[in-house]
Amino acid sequence: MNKFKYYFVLLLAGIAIVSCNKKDDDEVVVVPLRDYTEQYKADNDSIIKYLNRNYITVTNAPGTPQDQDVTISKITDPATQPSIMSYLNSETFPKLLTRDVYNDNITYKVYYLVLREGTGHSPVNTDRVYNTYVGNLLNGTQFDSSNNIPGYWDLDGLGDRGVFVDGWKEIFPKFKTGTASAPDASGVVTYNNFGAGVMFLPSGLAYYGSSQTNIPAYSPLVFSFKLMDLARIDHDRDGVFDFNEDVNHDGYVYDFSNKTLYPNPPANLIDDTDGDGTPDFLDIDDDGDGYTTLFEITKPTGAPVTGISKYYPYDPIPDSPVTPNIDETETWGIPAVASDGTVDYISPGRLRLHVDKNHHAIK
Ligand SMILES: [Ca+2]
Ligand SMILES: [Ca+2]
Ligand SMILES: [Ca+2]
Ligand SMILES: [Ca+2]
Repeated sequence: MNKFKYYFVLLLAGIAIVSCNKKDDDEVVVVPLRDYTEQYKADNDSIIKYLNRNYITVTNAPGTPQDQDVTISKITDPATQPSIMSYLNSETFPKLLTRDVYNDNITYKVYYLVLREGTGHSPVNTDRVYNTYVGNLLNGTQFDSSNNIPGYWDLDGLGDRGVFVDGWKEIFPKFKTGTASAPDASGVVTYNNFGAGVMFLPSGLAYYGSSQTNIPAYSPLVFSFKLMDLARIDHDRDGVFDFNEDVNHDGYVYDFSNKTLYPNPPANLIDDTDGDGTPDFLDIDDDGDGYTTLFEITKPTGAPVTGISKYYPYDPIPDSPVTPNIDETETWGIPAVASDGTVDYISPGRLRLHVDKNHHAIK
């Protein structure tokens, strides 16, 4: 994670200060981190070679934990073992695709293989995911595995379950969850139709110059994974989940407010309604009108609203049997207000009151 790198830099600075106080004969040698552009070029070359020299074997066993397991092996018979690279932009699955990722002030092109997209919902890059994974080095060494037991991970990189590998938050949003059975007598849930894939990460989107257990510094990493489920997160606790604060609907919300880490963020990645430098998902007053979003989505007394909750739903949906304590049938969503004062609660794609420019809260 960038946060992690930042701490790492602080750590290096600490070492440098300590070393100044030591005698010359046992001075600690501080190795500066490699140049990101140079390292990415080397990593990308290695990844392309890997994609050309290896093939996949996928287990198709719906309803079992092994479903969509993928084995990656060196090609020994090109006639029967199509390279991973041969799936590049394929019309059918598996598909090898790429995504441009702005990080370390360079743009990485990240390769990822879609075995199956999934049929449910996609996380945004700050949500919590529930997934399995297997991690390999490019030489085939497996450094970690969840052994097909799903676990929760926070893509925002925060907390005990925060993901330190930046690539995860960039690639998981390209996949969807599947379906889950009700727990059986022993509490086991069976997942079907979940998204499954493999991401091929340059070291800059993994641990970069920091070595980890079984991972040398500057290692590109290969993760195969299955996305079972997700949980939505509301980072600014304004009553609107992050995925509903993704104003440009690209599936990602970014905080580029740290100008040292992000000197030149691409403008098309920024979801910041009032343009104050704080993205909507972290801004408690998205439209900068002096009224907090939480106030703006609070149902006013006496308004023509229905339902039991204090706040408007973002988008009204049919009542879901899996959330008996939440009444999703409330037909009045967060309103938009036209210049003539007309209030619109239901049109798809309307600008909600709290993100509308030039409108204040209904009082
Ligand atoms: Ca929010
Ligand atoms: Ca976005
Ligand atoms: Ca803002
Ligand atoms: Ca506001």
